[in-house]
Amino acid sequence: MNKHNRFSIIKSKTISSSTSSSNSNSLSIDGSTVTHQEKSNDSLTRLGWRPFFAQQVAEENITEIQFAKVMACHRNQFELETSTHTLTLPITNQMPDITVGDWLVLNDDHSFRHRLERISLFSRKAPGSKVQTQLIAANVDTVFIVSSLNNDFNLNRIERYLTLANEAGVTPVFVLTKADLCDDTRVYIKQILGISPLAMIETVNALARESVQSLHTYCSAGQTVAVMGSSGVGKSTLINSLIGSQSQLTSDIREDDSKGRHTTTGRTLHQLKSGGLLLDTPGMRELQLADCEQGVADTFEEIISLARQCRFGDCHHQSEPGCAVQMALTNGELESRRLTSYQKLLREQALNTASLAQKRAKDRNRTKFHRSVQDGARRLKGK
Ligand SMILES: Nc1nc2c(ncn2[C@@H]2O[C@H](COP(=O)(O)OP(=O)(O)O)[C@@H](O)[C@H]2O)c(=O)[nH]1
Ligand SMILES: [Mg+2]
Ligand SMILES: [Zn+2]
Repeated sequence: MNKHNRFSIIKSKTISSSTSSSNSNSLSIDGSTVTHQEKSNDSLTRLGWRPFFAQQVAEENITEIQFAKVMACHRNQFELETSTHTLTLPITNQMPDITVGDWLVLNDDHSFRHRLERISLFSRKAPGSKVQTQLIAANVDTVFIVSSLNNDFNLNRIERYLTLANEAGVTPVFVLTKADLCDDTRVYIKQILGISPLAMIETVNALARESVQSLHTYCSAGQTVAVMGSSGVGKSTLINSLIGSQSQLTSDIREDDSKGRHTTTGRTLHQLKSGGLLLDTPGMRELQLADCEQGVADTFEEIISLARQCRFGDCHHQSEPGCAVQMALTNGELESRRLTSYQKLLREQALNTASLAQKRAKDRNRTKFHRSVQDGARRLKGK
């Protein structure tokens, strides 16, 4: 077996005679001791396992394989959770793209076998000048789009997150924080309903555990919730309150996060006592959209339907005669901020999609060229 495919058990959750030996070569991250817990099928369900994944392995010999959820992505390794173990899996370049929330199939010896198809996938263009898609999270059910109820509240930004959620096919919930510092939350709620009439909106004081109770509804067993929003809106505070209010009832989810070992590494799934999984997504300072045309269309439904009524099929909604979008602007049915935001996101995702496609084509050509050079060299050697 490839050395790099070896796993290390961090802690075993089963009571078995061999548990003590598994600790000898363990890569203990938090130094925590073995947690004793009954092995149960329930634990896979709690991690979000469902028929969609089971169907994909129907042909496989279940006795030879194990299923593992990617709980965290570090620079060189993944943190995995199976129904019985917590373990790490070193990242190799033979693996397909894998992100937090993914389900993996492992061999009996815990080496990587393959990755299962996803229910949903969040991705963006990698930040900076890198022409690359960056995966954010897979198999998410709900996204908390977090904004604070103050001067930072920004509809354009909210529409950006909403586009990402719509593209991924994930249910958005608008979580408005710092309600304790806000005199009139209705002003903000009205603005969100203005862009998304059926929106689910929760106003909270993220610092207070009682105040975030309503959010537990979305975090029931087997449900995965991603928390997104700009820096400073209260995502970490919210997550701490959600985890904290759980750990008051029980003490067994304490270790994972209290030592700050996740703080620099980015995306981590936190297990709540309620059975839900909560995904922290720090480092989203720059959220550039790519491959999001459908997401944009879903986010700006009313503009899409207005555009269908324009006289010309290729109307740019500028000064064309018979433009239903311009008409809606004139009679106040559509605000110009909304149209500008739509056009900006549509243009941005188109540009990024194009440059990503160009990059992929270039990479393909380079690989082809590389192969042909290698083939040529081999032929020469053979002569
Ligand atoms: N008063 C009040 N302060 C909050 C609330 N949510 C977050 N904060 C504060 O806002 C600051 C930024 O919060 P943080 O969770 O670090 O934001 P993040 O960057 O989104 O993770 C911290 O000082 C928090 O204490 C809230 O609902 N009410
Ligand atoms: Mg934070
Ligand atoms: Zn038009």
